[in-house]
Amino acid sequence: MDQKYSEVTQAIISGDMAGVSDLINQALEAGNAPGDILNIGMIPAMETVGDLFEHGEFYVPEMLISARAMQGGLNILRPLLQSEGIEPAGMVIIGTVQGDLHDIGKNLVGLMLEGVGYELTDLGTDVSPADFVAAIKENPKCLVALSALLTTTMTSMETTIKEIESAGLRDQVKVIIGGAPITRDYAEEIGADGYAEDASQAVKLVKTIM
Ligand code: B1M
Repeated sequence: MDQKYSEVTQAIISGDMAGVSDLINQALEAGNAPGDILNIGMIPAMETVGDLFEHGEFYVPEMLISARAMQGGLNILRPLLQSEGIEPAGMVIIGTVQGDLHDIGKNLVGLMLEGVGYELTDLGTDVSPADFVAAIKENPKCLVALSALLTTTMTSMETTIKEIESAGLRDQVKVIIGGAPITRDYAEEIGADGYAEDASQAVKLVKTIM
């Protein structure tokens, strides 16, 4: 692996935000593709942080500091991963479901969708079913994308779909779900219209469904 990518990985793990920015800028100047910096250098860092947390070597504050360094890096790559001047291909309402504060994956999915021309309404994290319903009422021709990172919050996806049904909106919108604990089987079980494993799969899925 290119030394630069592993340096980016290490800087994110240690939460060195300034270092992450410098290394990403250097990698870009050296001609490395933004997508490679993201996929080879950055995403594996969060996997390692998760492992360190699981093994009791990292606690929530360290996880948070690494996540901030990751977000800082994403902010640099954001404009480069998005193409400009594309006609909106449709509207996507995205959010992390109720009880869940993880947003890096959700932001990546959103960024990739914007990059291929979808208009995005990002409701943020810890989004209640009622807030999803309210947003759908404002944008009835949208696709709804739900993200969850915790086994304890993935059940909020089912609650959200049920609330969309109760509001009489289920026939109008497609709902897709994703996030680390989510599986295709779970998506089928709760009546979602689709599941994507990662951000690029999410783009393909949205294109197919819309
Ligand atoms: Co938390 N956390 N966390 N955390 N955290 C995990 C998820 C965990 C797996 C760590 C571990 O134990 N190994 C674990 C969950 C265990 C479980 O549920 N089984 C965990 C835990 C336990 C917790 C707390 C409960 C810890 C505590 O307080 N004791 C707590 C919960 C807070 C809450 O949400 N209520 C907590 C808090 C946090 C921080 C706030 C410190 C921070 C989040 C900061 C932020 O997001 N702004 C954090 C972090 C950073 C992580 C890890 C380390 C990294 C997550 C991440 O950003 N990954 C994570 C461990 C891990 O994932 N290995 C962990 C990188 C990101 C690019 O991947 O989000 O998976 P991901 O997104 C991917 C795909 O999943 C997919 O595409 C993305 C890009 O390819 N995807 C979609 C995501 N959404 C999609 C939607 C789609 C389609 C695809 O369509 C709609």
